Amino acid sequence: MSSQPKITLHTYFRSSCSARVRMALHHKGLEFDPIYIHLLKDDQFSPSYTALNPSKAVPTITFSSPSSEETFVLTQSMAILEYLDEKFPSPAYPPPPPPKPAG
Ligand SMILES: N[C@@H](CCC(=O)N[C@@H](CS)C(=O)NCC(=O)O)C(=O)O
Repeated sequence: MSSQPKITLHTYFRSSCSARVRMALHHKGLEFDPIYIHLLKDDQFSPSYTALNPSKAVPTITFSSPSSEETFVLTQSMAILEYLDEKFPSPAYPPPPPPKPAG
């Protein structure tokens, strides 16, 4: 049985911010359930979504551990990338952003 938390990504196909998170998840081989937030249909303004992400933007990622009822929510694609790299390091891919300033 996988120890990976259940990952849910609120995403939109034309969102470049969401795309970078999707790419990181795929590169790391992490399974996730996508929930599509249709920005042109104003899904981002729905009460249920703004309760999750008050900035009314995608992406939003949630991590749920099977052993606990807590759900960890992160917004902001760069913060999500940094968290993914620290939580699920993959030596084959250098962490984004580069670890050294010159990089
Ligand atoms: N700094 C945020 C920006 C998020 C953002 O602006 N997302 C856009 C799509 S790329 C969005 O959801 N816009 C909401 C809208 O168009 O109403 C991040 O990197 O996650």
